[in-house]
Amino acid sequence: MAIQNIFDAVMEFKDSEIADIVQIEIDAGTDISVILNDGLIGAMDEVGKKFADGFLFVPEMLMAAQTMKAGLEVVRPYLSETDAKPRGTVIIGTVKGDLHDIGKNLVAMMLEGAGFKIVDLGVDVEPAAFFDAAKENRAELVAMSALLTTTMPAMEECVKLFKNAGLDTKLIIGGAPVTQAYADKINSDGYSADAPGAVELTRKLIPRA
Ligand code: B1M
Repeated sequence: MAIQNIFDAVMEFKDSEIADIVQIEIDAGTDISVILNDGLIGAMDEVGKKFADGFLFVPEMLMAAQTMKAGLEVVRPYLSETDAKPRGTVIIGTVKGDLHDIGKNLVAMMLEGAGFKIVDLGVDVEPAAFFDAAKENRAELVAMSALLTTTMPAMEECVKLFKNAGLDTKLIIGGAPVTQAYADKINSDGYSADAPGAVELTRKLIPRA
């Protein structure tokens, strides 16, 4: 029932109340993955459906996103592994032309929690910016997020840039419209459908020294 409160808070854009509502649920001992999947992410999926059906518009999507972000901040400390040691550097960002950052932020938080150093380039990131940041930070892996079908080609541009330069930096992709088939097509090193999967993939691609 209390998970429903989190879901409703996002749907009703209660950005100043969501932190308390999420904290109450954490204190009640509810699993963090349930809070994320059934509460926060579930509500954003519903917002997306209502937008697609013409019942909600961009300003409402933005307010829901703001509420979701405030809820995520409460969850952040609980995503950390207590015994995590630095395991490598990951450059992360949402690709050129795309302003969606909630999924990307969640992936970044979980990777950070798993002990990776994160360099977050934010949203609307040009392929060259991923490339420069990877070289500058000697990153082992670049993680790209896209939420729009129209921005997915920027992932391919980025993969080509790295492969043509002969860099062995691993490149992984994700985001709602992205698929394993697309990852294979553009020759990226991996794809994950969700944030926990992105952590698992990164662990595989950057094994502990
Ligand atoms: Co936009 N939007 N939006 N939006 N928005 C979607 C994506 C959409 C599906 C809505 C819909 O029509 N049903 C649709 C895209 C259609 C398409 O191309 N397939 C859409 C559209 C059309 C648009 C605009 C074009 C609307 C307009 O202006 N007419 C516009 C584009 C702006 C731009 O980017 N240039 C736009 C704008 C916005 C807002 C700014 C208002 C806002 C974003 C605010 C923000 O992010 N700060 C927004 C929102 C909130 C959404 C929805 C409702 C929610 C997205 C979200 O945060 N979900 C979304 C509908 C939906 O997805 N159901 C929608 C929660 C988040 C946790 O999930 O990001 O998918 P997600 O992340 C998941 C996985 O995908 C994965 O892990 C996460 C879960 O663990 N993942 C990765 C993500 N990145 C990963 C990277 C990885 C691995 C996994 O490895 C590297």
